[in-house]
Amino acid sequence: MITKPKFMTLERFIREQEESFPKATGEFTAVLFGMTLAAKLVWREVSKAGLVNILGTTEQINFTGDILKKLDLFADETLYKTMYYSGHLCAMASEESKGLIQIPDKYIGGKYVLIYDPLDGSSNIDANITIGTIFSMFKRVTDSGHGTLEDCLQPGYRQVAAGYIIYGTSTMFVYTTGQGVHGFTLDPSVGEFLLSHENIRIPQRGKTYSVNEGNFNLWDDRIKKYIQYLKEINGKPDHPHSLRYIGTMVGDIHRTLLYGGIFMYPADKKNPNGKLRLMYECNPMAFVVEQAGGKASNGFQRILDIKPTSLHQQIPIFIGSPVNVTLCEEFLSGKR
Ligand code: P6P
Repeated sequence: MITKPKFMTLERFIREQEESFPKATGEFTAVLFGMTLAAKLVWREVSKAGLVNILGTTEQINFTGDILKKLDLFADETLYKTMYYSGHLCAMASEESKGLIQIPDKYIGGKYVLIYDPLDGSSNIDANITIGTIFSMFKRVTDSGHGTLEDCLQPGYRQVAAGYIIYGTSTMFVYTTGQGVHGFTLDPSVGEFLLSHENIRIPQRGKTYSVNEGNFNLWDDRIKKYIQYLKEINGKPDHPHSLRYIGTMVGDIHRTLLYGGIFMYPADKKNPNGKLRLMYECNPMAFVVEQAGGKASNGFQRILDIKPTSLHQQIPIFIGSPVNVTLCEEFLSGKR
């Protein structure tokens, strides 16, 4: 009898998942393999950022007006260089680029679209606080040739894969292809991501809420009422709730995925449509959290049902344990 190896590498796990799809051509697997390589290349720079001249900012401002950090640029270039020549992509879109990223004609023809935030939370880089990479994959809807916006602007429920790499106390690759959520921890001594969190399930409820309370006076009254409720000492077992917020969506949601609770970035007077981006951040994280048994909404609608209108569309996001998100929605709808 063949027994499972003491450890399961990410590549082996992906290949075993592929075996359950008899018609699989290996293209999807190849794109995921590319992401694992990109993750290791970014990890290698992130893990020694303090030792080499890669901290700090470049002289560039990205098109959203953010100062481009050196690691932002490195991560963006690394994902592009690792992924474009796979031959399995028809289009790529990066949170750091305004429009679609051109894939050289020679490498065009794939049936997949890859959308990514190369380095989420980059304002935390120089303080050595957790940062991450987020990715989302769709199957193209156009027939052939270079992918178009139509191939990218699909509702989140059509994603074929999504996940994130979290560069924290350890580096983890967490992803879903619709068959649950699985986490792999990088063993630097062998340079392999090893299965450490198989079939992650989010707790049904949690006592942690995660939001930038500095925006309190910019919020709608209903959000204010909800946050005040979380702080009440009312004899209920999970009151008062605890606030945890590191300012990196990947880190705040990874903690929420494992411990339960809710992460939110509501709309406010500064960001009337919300700050976080539907395609690069909210859709992939919503796919992961839903696959772990959680819930993700814009306060009124399931995020994965939202029909995108533009690549950099921003939305409010409330994501985490189903009990917590449902309660939040009740406040937002005025039921509470
Ligand atoms: P604020 C990081 O810049 C980011 O895009 C997310 O990772 C994070 O959740 C959010 O913005 C933090 O925004 O306004 O609280 O600094």
